[in-house]
Amino acid sequence: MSAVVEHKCETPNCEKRATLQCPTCLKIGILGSYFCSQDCFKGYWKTHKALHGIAQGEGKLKNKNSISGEYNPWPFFTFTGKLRPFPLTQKREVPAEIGRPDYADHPKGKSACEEALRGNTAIKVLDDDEIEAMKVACKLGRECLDAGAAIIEVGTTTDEIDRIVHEAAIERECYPSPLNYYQFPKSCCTSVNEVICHGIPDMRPLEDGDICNIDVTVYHRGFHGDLNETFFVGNVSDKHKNLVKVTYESLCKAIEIVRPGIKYREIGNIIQKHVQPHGYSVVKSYCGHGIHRLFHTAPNVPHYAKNSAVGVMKSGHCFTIEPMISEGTWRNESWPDDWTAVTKDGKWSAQFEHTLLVTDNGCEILTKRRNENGNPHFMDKM
Ligand code: EYF
Ligand code: CO
Ligand code: CO
Repeated sequence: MSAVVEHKCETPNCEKRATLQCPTCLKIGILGSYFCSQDCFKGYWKTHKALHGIAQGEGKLKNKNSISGEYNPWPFFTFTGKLRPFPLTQKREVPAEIGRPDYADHPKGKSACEEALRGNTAIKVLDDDEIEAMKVACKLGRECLDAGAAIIEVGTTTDEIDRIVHEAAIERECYPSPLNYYQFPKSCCTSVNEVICHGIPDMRPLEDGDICNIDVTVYHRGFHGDLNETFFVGNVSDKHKNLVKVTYESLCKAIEIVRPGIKYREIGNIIQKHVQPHGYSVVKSYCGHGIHRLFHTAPNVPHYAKNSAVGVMKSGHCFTIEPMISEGTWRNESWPDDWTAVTKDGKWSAQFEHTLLVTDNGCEILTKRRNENGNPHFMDKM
């Protein structure tokens, strides 16, 4: 959850409390960039002004050396890996005529409908109209993810991906579900390299060899559709390509067992059995979830083996499977923004997610890619 944050001066090694904001940043909507004094602002100007270039160049930075990696809002925090936060842009607006979930205007981003059912393990069986509405929401969510995918390349900022996803959602009469959900500040999650999930889109330009997950959920006419894919940026090492491939395979294998009568706790056994022989681990802190009129509800769907998830699949259930698979440890921690979940050892992590509908003889993948073979985007670059 976000808290009231005290800012530190952006100048490297100046650890003073900072309240001054650059006037150009304020004008063009860059948040999180603070200085303690005019002297520090002027002294760091040459490096700092590169941020304005990124923001005004439609989210592209072709010369990555023109920005210092030294922006650090949390000087006392020890990062687990090489990734660092970059400034955020301002909150994006959603036109008033688009239907909004209950948390969109709550000051703390709380969902009263979700909280009323917290602890309830009963799983809703959707009727025909509700199933039709889920199909539409998931198809639109897929289109928004594909719009984000189309601009992934070296130099694109994750903030630019967020802008494209946000605009794609609005064009389709959708509210981007993450926006203000428990005060999450952006319209999608972008999780790069050692980030497991819930990365906040920011001004960092993607670099050659990165892996980047885009997680999109949209809310359309009262229903949520949720999916994510991990993408290759430029030339990715064989080691990291394999992590992404095995993660996707684990999702496919889990989907294969979905049908009425199967226990939700079986899914974790299938996923861990597939990834463990490769030396990979399954993240335990974040799970798949029921989804329909609520973004997160019963069932809870762990991705690790020998879990004690409650519930048995029935025709008409809708839920996500979204395994997060790490190269090293399964343990996670959060950045001081209290959102960004990273691996404890700084090794990389990948994820894929689909929203599924349980049918009489199996399941329908509501968020499937609608190309000739349904394969995710990374396969085009294997
Ligand atoms: C309460 C959030 C809340 N949570 C889940 C809120 O299911 C999701 N993706 O597949 C998912 C997406 C988002 C999300 C976006 C924002 N949140 C994040 C982290 C902690 C937290 O505590
Ligand atoms: Co998601
Ligand atoms: Co989800």
